Order: sequence, then C-alpha cells, then structure tokens
Amino acid sequence: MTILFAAEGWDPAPWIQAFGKHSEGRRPVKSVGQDFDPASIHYAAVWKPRPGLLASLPNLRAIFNLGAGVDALLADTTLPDVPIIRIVNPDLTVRMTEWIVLQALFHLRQMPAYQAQQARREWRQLAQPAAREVRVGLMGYGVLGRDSADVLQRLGFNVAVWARRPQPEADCPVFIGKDALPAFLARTDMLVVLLPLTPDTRGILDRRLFAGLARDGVLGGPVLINAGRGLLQVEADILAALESGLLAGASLDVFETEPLPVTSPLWTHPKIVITPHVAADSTPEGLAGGILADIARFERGETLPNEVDRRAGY
Ligand code: NDP
Ligand code: OXD
Repeated sequence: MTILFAAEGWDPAPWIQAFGKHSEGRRPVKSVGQDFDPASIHYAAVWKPRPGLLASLPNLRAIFNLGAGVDALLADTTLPDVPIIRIVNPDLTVRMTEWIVLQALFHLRQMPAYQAQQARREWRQLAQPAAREVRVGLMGYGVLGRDSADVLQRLGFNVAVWARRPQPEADCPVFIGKDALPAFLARTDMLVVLLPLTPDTRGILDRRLFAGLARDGVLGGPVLINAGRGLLQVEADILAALESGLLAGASLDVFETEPLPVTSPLWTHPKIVITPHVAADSTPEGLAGGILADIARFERGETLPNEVDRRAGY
C-alpha cells in the first residue's frame, strides 16, 4: 500500500521523512523521479501533479491534495474516479487566520499611511477607528473562513459572511448566494476573501463588485483582502478601483499569474500589500500524520470528512 508523493517544485525529502516518522517506517513512500512500479501505488499525496500522472496509476484508491484548494488538481481532465481528500489541518487553519488578522489590523491601524509617513520622517497622528466600527464582509465561510471570522469577532470587528448554502451554526449575519450579494457588499467596509476557485467564483472580484461595497465606512473607503485564489480577482479592475477611490487599499496573497510577474504594476502600488502566496503553508510535519490517519480510516471502511465534491469544485 505505497504512497506516491508528487508535488512539483517541492523537495520530497522532508515529506518522505515525515511519512516515515509518522508511520514508524510501515508505509512505503515513493516520489516522482524515483523508480517505482505504477501498479504498486495505492495512494497519492499531491500538489499540482503533472496532468495524466494520476491516471497512469492503475491501483490508485485515493488522492490527498496537499493544500486546501483543489482547483489546480481538478483542472486535470484525466483524473481517475477515486476519492479526493483535501487538507484540513489546524496548523494550516491557524496560519491563515494569522495572515487575515494581520492584514485586517494593518488596515484598521492605518499602517500603509504610517509607512508612507515614516519614509518622509513625518510625525502625524491619524484618526483611530475602533474595530467594532468596521464592517468586515467575509466571502467563504468554510474551514478557514470560520476560524478567521471567529478571531476577527473576538477582536471586535463587526463580521458578516457570504456563502453558497445556509450556515445554521454561524453566530454572525449570513448572506447566501448571488441574490444576497448586493446586500452583503452594501454593509462591507473590509472585504475578506477565502473562497475557492470554481467556475462560479472565477473573476468575481471585479469592478462591478467593488462598486457595490459600502462607501460610508470609517476606513475612508473599502479595503480588499484576498487569500483565496488569484483568479478570483481581476487585477486591472483592482488597480482602476484604487485609482478611482472605489477601493482604499488591498492586501493580496494570490495573483492571476504566480509568481507575480516583475512587470506587474501591483508590485509598486502604494496602497497594495503583497505577499507571495504564503498566507497558509503546508508543512510535512503539520500534514503527514493527518494523511496517514485518514488512510488508516479509509482502510477501515470509514468515510473521510474532507472529501472534495467534484461537481461543486471544492
Ligand atoms: P472550504 O471548502 O472549507 O470553504 C469554502 C467556502 O466558500 C464555503 O463556505 C463555501 O460555501 C464558499 N463558497 C464556495 N463557492 C461559493 C459560491 N459560488 N458562492 C458563495 N460561497 C461559495 O475551503 P477552505 O476554507 O478550506 O479554503 C478556502 C480557500 O482558501 C481554498 O479553496 C484555497 O483556494 C484558499 N487557500 C489559500 C491559501 C493561501 O495560502 N493563500 C492556503 C489555503 C487555502 P458553503 O459553505 O455554502 O459550501
Ligand atoms: C492551498 C494553498 O490551497 O496553499 O492550501 O493555496
């Protein structure tokens, strides 16, 4: 019951070591590039594997995606019909919440303006709105969104969420589906995006959406924080919105093209904070034990909680 590790551009050594450690050497692991018999592979732990690779494994039983987002994996039209399990892990969730909270506080506490003042050696105290005065609108209330919403609420932010289906457990206002989007946007000063990339969400962060955001907030204009996927956003529209004042600032971890090309005007825009798709990393130590535990459950015939719904695309 061998695992194949296939993650383009990642060093396989720490992953093989982590799988070895957590299975006490009982679960053989091969990586792409090593010699292996395709028929010996029963599980694959992958990140953006070469299209066609998984279809070439005749005895594959399940695919473990080494990230929370499965858009790149589902783009492989030859994927075999076996369960796809995506990463849901406290380690990754906490890292994402750290990044979201960091960006929310950065904009709340006017850090872009203070950084510009520092560069000019200018001592000027700006207005300091309270978190409770800021209406956060969180698009995507899944594993990551729920944790971010929880911590933002504890910091005092006035949080509402937008999702596809009803969220009976939510302890904040919930807006469901396209029909509710205008009302959700109209009460949003800080738009936090933790959506997956699907045919329904591609390009959703565009000029029309920005025009629907609240214009009467305490931040001097709406702020966009996107850690979902780059293809959710139309970057030309973000730049135009920042120029016209439709947006007052943005924090972006994900981009239409990654790595972000050196020629992109986003790099030097004074109102944009850029990080290179690092909001929440997958580490071997953080993930290998969970994958092995899932494989054990799968082999006992139990259903796995984080199976991807291929039709919904996430
Ligand atoms: P989940 O699948 O748990 O949650 C997705 C959420 O998005 C759900 O609330 C879902 O609604 C909502 N959603 C999906 N489609 C729509 C739609 N058409 N309209 C409204 N809401 C929609 O995902 P996670 O929280 O685990 O992860 C979210 C995304 O974060 C990943 O897909 C990935 O792209 C990104 N990510 C980015 C990382 C980074 O480092 N930048 C790291 C990890 C993840 P419902 O609840 O109704 O199903
Ligand atoms: C993920 C990512 O989906 O790293 O986990 O973006």
